[in-house]
Amino acid sequence: MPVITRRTTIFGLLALLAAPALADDFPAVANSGYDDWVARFRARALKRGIGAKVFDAAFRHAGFLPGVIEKDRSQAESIYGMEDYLAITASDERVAAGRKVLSSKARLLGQVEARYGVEARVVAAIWGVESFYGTKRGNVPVISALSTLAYEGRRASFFEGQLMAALKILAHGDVAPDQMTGGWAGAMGHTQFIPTTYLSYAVDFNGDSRRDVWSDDPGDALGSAAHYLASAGWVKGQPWGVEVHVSKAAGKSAGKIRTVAEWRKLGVVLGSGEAVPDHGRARLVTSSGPGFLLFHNGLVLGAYNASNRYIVGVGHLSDRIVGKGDLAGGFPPDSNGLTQADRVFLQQRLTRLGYDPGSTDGVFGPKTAAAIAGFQASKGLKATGVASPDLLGLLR
Ligand SMILES: [Ca+2]
Repeated sequence: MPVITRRTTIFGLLALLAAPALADDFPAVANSGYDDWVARFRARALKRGIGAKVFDAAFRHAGFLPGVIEKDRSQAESIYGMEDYLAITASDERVAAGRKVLSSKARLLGQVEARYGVEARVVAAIWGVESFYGTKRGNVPVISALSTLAYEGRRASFFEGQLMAALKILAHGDVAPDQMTGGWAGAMGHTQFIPTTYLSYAVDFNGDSRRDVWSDDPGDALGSAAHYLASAGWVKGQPWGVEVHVSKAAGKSAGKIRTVAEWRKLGVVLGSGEAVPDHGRARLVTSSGPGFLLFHNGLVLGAYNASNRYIVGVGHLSDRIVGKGDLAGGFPPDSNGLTQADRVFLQQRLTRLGYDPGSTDGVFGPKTAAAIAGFQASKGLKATGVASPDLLGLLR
């Protein structure tokens, strides 16, 4: 298996789940420190073989995006737990849309599967999680975003490397500078490739001589994602993983990789209670609710994004879009005493009463808090914005 540069990636994880990153939300502002940095970076880029013409065209309309820095600083506070993460990545809406693309893009996904040996449902699930099947590709200018992060971000050298890779993509002529757009951290197109991943794995699947992961035609992007997984060692016909019930003894080995025989000996069984099928060595992932065993292909998905939640999210979505049911194991009530069903009900009821909780997937964010506070105020209660079983009772 070739060594894959891991896309380590809290930022990826969050960029995917949020609303699409829109250029309007990230206006450029004048910044002389940034301008000086670009001038110095230009010398470094030219030394590394980037042509002056390519560089100047790339930066002609580029600028400092303070909104990107804000995102970079606030991301750590908003990491979802497994339950919320799965509620978002494998929501009924995303499952339904996934079933639709499996049929509407059957030909393309079939061709991708035939060439790279990665099942259509898996490629579709990556597409679904990364950009909601191409509908949330993001239109933040990549050169501006990456140069801002390279100038002032928390991981300046990482982003300077990404910026250099982005310039190489422009030099190759696959895309024009104003069309090179993406999420706020520079993840691009249907499958949100960062520039270094693009340089290593993007392919021209539709045969028009350009590797275009940005356009409405998802062919190149989906072919590229499958090529990436195939290069990381994907084995066709093998499952990514399974939901399991984790015994106390096994829970101590969370994160470890063992044989299925060893996991069985530790008392790990399928969510349904049956014996775990043997697909080789597997990593145990635990959560506040169900556990998961990640087989070889699950670990391969980790090349795309190393987070266990990402792997389980893509895997679970890929199962659900071909008709497998929801998880067998539930999650315990949250710190406010509400289950996910309670939270969904609460958001639905608030919506019906004219409030805007932001979503009805049971995942609470600032909008749900504001909606709760509004409802509390309307009842003459203290507007804490925090849910409780009592509040739920008032809404029933
Ligand atoms: Ca192409």
